[in-house]
Amino acid sequence: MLNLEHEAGVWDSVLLEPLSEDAFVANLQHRFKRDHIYTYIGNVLISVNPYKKFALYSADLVEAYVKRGPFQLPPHIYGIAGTAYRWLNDRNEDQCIIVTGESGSGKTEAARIVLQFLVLVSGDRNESKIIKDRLVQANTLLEAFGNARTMKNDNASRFGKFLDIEFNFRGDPIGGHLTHYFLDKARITRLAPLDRNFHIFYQLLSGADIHLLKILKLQRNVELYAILLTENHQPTLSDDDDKSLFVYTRGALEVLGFTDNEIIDIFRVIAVILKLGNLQFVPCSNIDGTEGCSLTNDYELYDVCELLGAEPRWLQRALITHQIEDQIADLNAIDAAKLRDALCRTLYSRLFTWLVNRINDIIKGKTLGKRKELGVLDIYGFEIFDKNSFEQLMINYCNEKLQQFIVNSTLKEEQAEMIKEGLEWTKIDYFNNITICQLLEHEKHGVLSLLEEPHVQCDAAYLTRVEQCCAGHSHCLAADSILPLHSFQIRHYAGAVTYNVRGFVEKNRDVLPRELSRAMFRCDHPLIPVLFPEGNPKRCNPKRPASESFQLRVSLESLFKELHGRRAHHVRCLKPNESKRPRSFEMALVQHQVRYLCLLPTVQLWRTGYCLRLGYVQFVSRYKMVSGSTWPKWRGSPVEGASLILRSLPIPSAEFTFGRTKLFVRSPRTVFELEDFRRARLHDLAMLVQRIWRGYR
Ligand code: AOV
Ligand code: MG
Repeated sequence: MLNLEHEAGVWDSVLLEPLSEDAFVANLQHRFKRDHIYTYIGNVLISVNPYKKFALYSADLVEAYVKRGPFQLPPHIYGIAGTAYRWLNDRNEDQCIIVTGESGSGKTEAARIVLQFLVLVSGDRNESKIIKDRLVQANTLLEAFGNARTMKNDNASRFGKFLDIEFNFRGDPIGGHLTHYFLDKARITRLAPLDRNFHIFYQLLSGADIHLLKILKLQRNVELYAILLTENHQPTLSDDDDKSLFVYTRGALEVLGFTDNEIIDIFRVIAVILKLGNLQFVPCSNIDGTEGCSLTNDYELYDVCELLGAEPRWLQRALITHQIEDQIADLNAIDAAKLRDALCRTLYSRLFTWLVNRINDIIKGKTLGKRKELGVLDIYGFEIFDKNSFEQLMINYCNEKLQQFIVNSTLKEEQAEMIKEGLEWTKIDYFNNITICQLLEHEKHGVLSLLEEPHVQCDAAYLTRVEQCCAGHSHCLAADSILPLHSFQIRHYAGAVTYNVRGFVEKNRDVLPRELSRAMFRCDHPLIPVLFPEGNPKRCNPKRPASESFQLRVSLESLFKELHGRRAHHVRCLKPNESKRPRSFEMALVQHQVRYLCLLPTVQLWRTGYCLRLGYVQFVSRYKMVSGSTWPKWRGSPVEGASLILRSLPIPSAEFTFGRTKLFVRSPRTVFELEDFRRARLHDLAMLVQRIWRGYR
């Protein structure tokens, strides 16, 4: 039976006795009901979204966690952030905090709390204060432009982000770098019922004063803009706080150093997208009998052109005709509307990338010299909607890769090391999602690779290839009568998702016709030509840009390579219910997440495993000062040195195991005790040196 005598349940699931999935989830529930949303599995933090605010975060608590070390206090995200920060400084190693969990489970909040923690604990010397302000404001700004309400989450991240903060030798932030991954720009022109477009549109319409609205040629009513209507033509509503959030967004732009003119230019692009989305085309017949189209609301086009600094004739021509080799042909009304939508999406995503690049210039460290980095990874969570498209495939692919990284760097590599080091070991079973990653990425026949095939020019051809190449795979269902038309299904690690292939090929290729890029490049607007460099007629033979899925694959590859070289700290977020309600904990829903996140194998690993392993040489060089006899110089073998150090400490010998090349430490508490001994000894030595120094003077 689960022992929950203690009011707060069990802090660290490793100590659950006996251990079972039911007991694990029951403990989380017990703690959740008492407002203890955090629980450890060794040094992994589980966080259950409370969907309510309470006094869990404060400067006093930050101080307590910094002073006392994480495992002497109840589980908390401050404990994880504090450990990462301490190890960054004490061990001089780059760190990363990886936050995972499904959509709406609390990743972005967790990442925000980590950032607040780092701001509070680190110093304000020299440029650090400015850098910290900018990092916080960058977060606010990107949330306005990159987050939106979905069925799953009112503030869903629609892009993945890795924020790397650089610290100097004192532990003060001196710079940062942001990497972003695949923006869900499809929502610019297509909104599922109950979804909203990116927050910035609503913030601008409710928060801009009359003067700004006039400059932007906008009116406050959300219903006036086609891109703010859902696909069943319902208006999406402004939230009460859109207006106040606009103040923060604008403030963030100012703190980041954007000039007033630049701010207006950014909002002009937003206004252009709103108005461009309103352009309506109707079919018409040309003299030669071919079908063309004409614009019904020229006045919107004139506004767009005024905002863009474009010549209406050029833009109109670029929107309703296309060039095939040297021939110009008219587009029909449907294709013209598609082109209009593609332009809206491209404008937005390029504005977003431009903002990220500008932010990177602004937060870039200016100080030369050695620096250490602490990165926080917060991507979009796994998504299953009623209708899933290319965007969900990209998002779920990211999650699949992240899960693979976690499985590899925790469960798989840990077990391999136990065997290599000759330790006694009980094998732990878990689901390794490598097979799903291979299904997606296989060089020739992967679901993503097939999108790149030259003869795959339309969605039907793509689906045929998926059916030919992947239908036999145990995690793929294709060409099956139980599937809806035009779709295939992937059994992801977190659940089966049916994808409708409509729009896949175009979304992946994501290129605008040259005439449209040229029209954009010719605009008399400070930003627009910069966003469309390929429209420059002087650029010879511009290379075809890499497809969306290819870009994502490349950027994830480099992300995981980077993360591999770092000490990783994990926060695994759980969603307690689907309806965003406080105090509601649905056992089955949590159990499902616990299962696919491989949390139980993680507990098992910790129960039999070790939280720290260090080569003997490193161990002796780090901890020799805690033992009088190995200090200042140790001349014997490193293994003997390590055993001498350990004998001099009041730590039970069961806490340590000697492997072939490394020493293994069982519990995190012991690691922190070791660190405390070391710190105390260094402090004593510093005092001694000071006394001697004073004596000399
Ligand atoms: P996500 O990042 O994991 O989803 P968020 O961090 O946006 O999820 O959390 C969703 C909502 O849950 C927030 O807007 C808060 O209202 C609430 N919430 C989350 N964590 C906490 C907390 N620690 N305390 C109080 N409320 C919280 V997604 O971005 O959709 O994958 O793509
Ligand atoms: Mg998020």
